[in-house]
Amino acid sequence: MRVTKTLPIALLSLAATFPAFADEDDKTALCAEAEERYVDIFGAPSSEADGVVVVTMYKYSFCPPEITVKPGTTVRWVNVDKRTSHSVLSPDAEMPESDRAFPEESVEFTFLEPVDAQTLCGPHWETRNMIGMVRVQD
Ligand SMILES: [Cu+2]
Repeated sequence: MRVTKTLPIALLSLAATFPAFADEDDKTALCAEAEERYVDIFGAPSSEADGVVVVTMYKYSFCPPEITVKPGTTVRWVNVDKRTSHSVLSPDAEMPESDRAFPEESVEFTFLEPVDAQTLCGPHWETRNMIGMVRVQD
């Protein structure tokens, strides 16, 4: 009990102490690695996916961490991890939690209305800060 209560607070204060470490540079390298995994699995870059915008899920991160899309866009979250399963939900966009996506599987959601929607991985958003952002703008 004590451990589960105090760990997120400890992580938060670490991120506050080292704000530069916590995100940008780490995510750029991590997301480049995620894209390599994607190409290995699917044989083409994620930008070439037909009719959808791809966000990869890799090492407890969404890649890219933030995207901006038009209303009506379908986002496909693809798990490029080797072992971990993930899900996606977004209370901001009234998107219920998806089924688990196991490695090489994906889930999709179509954003119809403009919204700034945080996207959460059900099993990992609290413990691993696995949180992304989809901005839907006209
Ligand atoms: Cu996850």
